[in-house]
Amino acid sequence: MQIQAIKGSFFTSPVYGEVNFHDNALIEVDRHGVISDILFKDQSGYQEALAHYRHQEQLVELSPDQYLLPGFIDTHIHAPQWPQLGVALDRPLNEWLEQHTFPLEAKYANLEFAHTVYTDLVEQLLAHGTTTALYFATIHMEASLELAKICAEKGQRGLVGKVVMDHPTGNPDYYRDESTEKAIADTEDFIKKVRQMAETVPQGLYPVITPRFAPSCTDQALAALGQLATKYQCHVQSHCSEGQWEHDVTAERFGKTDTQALADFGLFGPKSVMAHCNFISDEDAKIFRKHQTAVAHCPISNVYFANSVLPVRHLKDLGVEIALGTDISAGYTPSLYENMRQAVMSSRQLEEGVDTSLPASKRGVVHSRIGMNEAFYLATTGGGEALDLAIGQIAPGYACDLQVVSTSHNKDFAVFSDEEHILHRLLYSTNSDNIEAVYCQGRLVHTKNN
Ligand code: XAN
Repeated sequence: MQIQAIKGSFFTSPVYGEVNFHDNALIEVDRHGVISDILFKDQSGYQEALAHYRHQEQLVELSPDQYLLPGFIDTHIHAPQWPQLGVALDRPLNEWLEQHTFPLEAKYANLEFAHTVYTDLVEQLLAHGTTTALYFATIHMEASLELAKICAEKGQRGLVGKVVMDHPTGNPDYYRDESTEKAIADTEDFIKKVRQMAETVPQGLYPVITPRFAPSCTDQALAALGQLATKYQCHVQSHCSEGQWEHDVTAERFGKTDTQALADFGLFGPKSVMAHCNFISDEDAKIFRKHQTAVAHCPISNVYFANSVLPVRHLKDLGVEIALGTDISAGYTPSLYENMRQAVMSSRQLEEGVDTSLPASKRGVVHSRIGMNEAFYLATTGGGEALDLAIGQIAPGYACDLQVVSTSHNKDFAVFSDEEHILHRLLYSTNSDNIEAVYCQGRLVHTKNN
């Protein structure tokens, strides 16, 4: 069942760093689940419209201690890694991949296992307010299709990638594509199958071309995937300059940065999202901007495996699109709230510096401090821009993706009259227990007690 109108106070961030608040607005939704109009409290026609929807029994009304936020957009998450949250995060990335992650991902040859894990993950993401997710699945066709099917059924907007790992020495023998030719052919087949499945999915379902990262793919595969991206005008995702190790490996192999290499293979475009990018240069940033390719910033994961902090503000100043990702399971939580907090904290430490052996004046070197307004933008509008979809804002023309957040657990909430303080309190204190309902494309996809 799709809602037609919802009345409540909401926050939205159409511009980086700015947040708009509207008190008890009436949001009208068309039959496709898109916001058709928003009537503000003092506007003419507001009372009449309210009376109309109430009379028709078609109005969802929030209580005074509830607020609406846009549904969040997770632009980097490895669905198969859900069962190992928090495991071996003290190991280096390549060791974590080889000893823990690849053996786990190999298990998705078993469709039943995939079904159980993916069902739980999609439900959990919805419970945390995430209405859209850009997923890495595994190399397995059936299990990747199963993830797409579960997103479709649960009402989440899924962008799903069947992963390509064809390099004969860059991957373990037990977990890699049978051959380069098959990996390419399977990707094309996957695109067609997901597009067919998507025809009946109101919230949208999208195939994503997914070379895992340069070290796990041959040049032949990377070039062919770039051609498929152009042929099908498809989303693309990969990892890029995550840590020093990956950065060095690709520099040695290609004689250029992985930004330059991936762009030269045709994998950069307006629907491409590259995870991490902590080590990109200003020259690389220009390539991102030129292609309107986005960075998926994964601040929690970066603490563990990147050993670095993304200079968010510096890259924004250079015109790079940035969104937010949980990077499960290099990130230990499905919550973009927690990632927003970490994004703010990491940016402060990068800017102000933490090396107390240096004089204070010499500590901070990078212009990178962001606040909660900016982090909120990254989790919402930034995600919509990264994916080139009309999502992430509460505004006419955008998909009606909403989360209803309760403040009833915070008895002191009433002391705030400043709207920005209310938002920040909300973003710092909300967990899934406080998310009472979630709507995607105007449909109820989660309630707290279901
Ligand atoms: N590079 C990666 N980085 C990460 O954080 N998680 C992964 O699964 C992965 N694969 C390549």
